[in-house]
Amino acid sequence: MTYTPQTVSAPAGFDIPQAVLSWVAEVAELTQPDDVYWCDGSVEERDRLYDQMVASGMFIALNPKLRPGCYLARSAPSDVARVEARTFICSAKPEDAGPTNNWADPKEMRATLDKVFAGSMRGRTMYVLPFSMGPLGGNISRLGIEITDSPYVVVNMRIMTRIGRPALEGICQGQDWVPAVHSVGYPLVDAEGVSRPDTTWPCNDEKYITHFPETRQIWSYGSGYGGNALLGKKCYALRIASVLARDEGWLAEHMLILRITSPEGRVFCLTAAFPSACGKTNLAMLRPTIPGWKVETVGDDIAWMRPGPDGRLHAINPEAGFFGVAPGTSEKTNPTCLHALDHDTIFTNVALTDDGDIWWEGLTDEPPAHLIDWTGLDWTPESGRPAAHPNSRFTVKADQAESIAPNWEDPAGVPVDVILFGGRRATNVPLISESYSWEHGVFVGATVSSEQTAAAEGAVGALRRDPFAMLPFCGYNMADYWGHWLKMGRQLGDQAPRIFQVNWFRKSADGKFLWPGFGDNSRPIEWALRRVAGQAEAVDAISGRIPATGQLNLDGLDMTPEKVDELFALDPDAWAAEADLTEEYFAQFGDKTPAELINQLAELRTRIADAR
Ligand code: TSX
Ligand code: MN
Repeated sequence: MTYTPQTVSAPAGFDIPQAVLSWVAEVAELTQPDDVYWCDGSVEERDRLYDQMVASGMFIALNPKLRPGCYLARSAPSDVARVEARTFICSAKPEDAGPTNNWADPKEMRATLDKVFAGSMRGRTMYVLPFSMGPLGGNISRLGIEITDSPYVVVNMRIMTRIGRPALEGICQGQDWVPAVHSVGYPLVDAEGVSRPDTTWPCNDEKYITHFPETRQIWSYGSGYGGNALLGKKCYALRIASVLARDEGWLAEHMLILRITSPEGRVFCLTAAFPSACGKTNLAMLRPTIPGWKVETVGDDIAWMRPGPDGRLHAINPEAGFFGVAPGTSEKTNPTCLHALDHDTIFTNVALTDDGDIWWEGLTDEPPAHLIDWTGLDWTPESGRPAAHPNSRFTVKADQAESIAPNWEDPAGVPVDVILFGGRRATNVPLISESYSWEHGVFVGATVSSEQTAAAEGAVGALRRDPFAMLPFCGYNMADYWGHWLKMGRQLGDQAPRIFQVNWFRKSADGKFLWPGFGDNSRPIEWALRRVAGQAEAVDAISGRIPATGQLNLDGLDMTPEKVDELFALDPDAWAAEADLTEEYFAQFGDKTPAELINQLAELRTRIADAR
């Protein structure tokens, strides 16, 4: 098959730029699909793909009485998560990827990709998928085109982004767009013309998730799962967008976005960065336990933030859906999310019940007596293995959450009052503390860590750093990224959001969680917002400013004053040890570590000395 810009079956009625047609033709020439299909994003197209995927066995239609419009996909056991070891930043210079990324020479990677993509779509349809990250309009949203040979990617991208005609119109009007190419790497016909049957989850053992920051391209090969394949999400909205943001003076962050209304009716906006396994989606759908406060969801994973005409930082959610971890989601932990999954949801790698519904660990206290597990095998509570994969997912449109904010699609974004940085810390880090300055806040974000909970992650109790929760998602040198945050602070001046550090996971000496978490997290958040409003008192402490006695709303909680003291205890010796670890950690970035952060470490040590 020979493809040219004239023979890639571009849809009629669009004045598609030559650059787009040439690129589509080039990719088709390289990958040799049977046909090229341009997605319009319609419901008819979606339903056609759903029917096709049910027929091919890639999707199982769930019981329409119990889960209308819902489907289950089971991945290959080798393709269940993002593959960080196979994720590359292909910048011209290795130091522009930095010590926390895998770097590959762009020319060498280009040659490798030419090899693996050659003929990789033989026997398949190549889908051309125009999409917008963020609501169309405004100056924060961005366009892209993903080429993929996976219908699973098309229907998931349809939920997670805004695909189809409006995005293509923007591209025809000359707006910038990011090209993103994806192949599962499982051609159905080989170079000799010999066919083989498809599988229900085609993929390849060899995987490449590659980013070219200078030319703003994404090429992904070998995986059909999540962030490896839905290229608008981590690849574009974080890795490539972080580079665009650096060059253009904005921020692309791994943050949830909340709209919060006080009992007096004042509206606030908060963004928050957490490493994995801290319950970000739960916080994004928080039900406050304190009376009069309303919390609404703008986003659960990514925030794009840009200074607006008012000089304040405005945030949009570049996504249109939630691609969340299923296990642990329940009526107790996140009822809002659970209800969103009642209909029109794609489930991947969860367990199937005998009546055609879904189940995962943590959904109910008692597991069903019989299930089909995520690998397709019979399962009973005695099986001794999880029924759902621990990284099993739901894909659901954001507006199916009853907590969705009325203005969540405002292309101008919401002005940010507060930024939270959180980690999972059993020790040292108090429930909440306020940064002394923007620079101190950047220091807090840069040094965020979680304590290891499983031996598989390294020494239990050891600190794993996840700066700004961006460790696997920053498209350039992490130390330069800190420098960019410092620069943004200088630009925003006294209009900058206030930065707080939180920790929902502190434990007492006997190993019990000190803080009830979940809806009660509205209490420290209330204190943060009252600080912004000038209505709450703080006292200076080692980690930052912590609530003055009586200033944290604990009404209706049966917490002893001793427990509250434990929750905010700051041990100078433990903090001194942590400051030494931070010095070592900064050393790996060499002289790229911004002087402001070295200075913040010195100020922290002064506060520790003063507390002794
Ligand atoms: O998501 C969580 N959040 C944020 C909620 C808005 N989780 C779930 C674990 C992360 C995936 C939490 N787990 C939180 C939390 O604030 N806190 C905890 C720890 C904890 C767990 C159980 C209890 C208290 C604290 N209490 C009882 O089970 C009774
Ligand atoms: Mn995430």
